[in-house]
Amino acid sequence: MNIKQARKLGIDSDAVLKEAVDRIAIANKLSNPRRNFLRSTLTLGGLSMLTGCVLDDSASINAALGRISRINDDLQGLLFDPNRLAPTYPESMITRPFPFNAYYGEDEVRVVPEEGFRLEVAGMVTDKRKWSLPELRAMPQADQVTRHICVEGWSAIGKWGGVPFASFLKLIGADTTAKYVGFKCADDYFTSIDMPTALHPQTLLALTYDGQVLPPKYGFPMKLRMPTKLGYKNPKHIQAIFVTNTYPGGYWEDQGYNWFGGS
Ligand SMILES: Nc1nc2c(c(=O)[nH]1)N[C@H]1C(S)=C(S)[C@@H](COP(=O)(O)O)O[C@H]1N2
Ligand SMILES: [Mo]
Repeated sequence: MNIKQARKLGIDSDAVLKEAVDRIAIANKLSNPRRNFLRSTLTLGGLSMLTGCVLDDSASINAALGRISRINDDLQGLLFDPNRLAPTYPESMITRPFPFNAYYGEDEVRVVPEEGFRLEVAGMVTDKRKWSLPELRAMPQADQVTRHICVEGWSAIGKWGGVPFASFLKLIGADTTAKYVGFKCADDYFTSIDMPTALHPQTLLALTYDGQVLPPKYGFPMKLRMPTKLGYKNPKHIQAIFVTNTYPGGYWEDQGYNWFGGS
């Protein structure tokens, strides 16, 4: 079915398609203009051919775009080189003050009390014990100065320190053949990442910012810091971590941001 036929049925398919494609393209376009493929080349007929689906309402168009988006994620996963390191910078290049961002304003930052805090671990792991902050601080720590890139159009260099995430996953007996690691946060944020990125040597379960305990605005008690991924993939205020083969999505991802979200 083409757009003319759709119009006859009273569906403004090109508007639906444009809006959905725009949403999928946001993250890709901002991170890499060469990936702006969908926006410039996709037609309703093309989408129908690619997916082999009859596209006669906005639900079927969105479902088809969702399938294309998962294929796009898989391709980005294949292109991801688990040994390639993101650039690091001298401390003199740290952006001061480092920007704050969340789906709410800085006056609404979640303040998680340290006392009684326990990190929960769930899903495909052999050890579901909960972790206190002193226990996490007692593990071998690493720090790095890297660039954080936000799709809203800014980037900044910061210094994060904490537990290399691969060692934490090993410690909890995570099944590293699983596809996803998901995160639940103390605000209503959530996200999930691919296992190869979880195991990347620069992926840190960050407990500090610039040598100090991570302040509330940057995600106390902990955030996952990945210099290989865009800002929205880096969850702050982590409360629970789970390992799964079921696609967990994410706060922005479920609203159309690219799931893989590489930078
Ligand atoms: N819990 C939580 N984590 C989050 C967000 C959020 O709103 N809540 N926003 C994300 C986005 S879009 C960005 S750019 C970074 C901002 O991190 P910063 O405040 O340390 O700069 O946090 C990410 N992680
Ligand atoms: Mo962001």
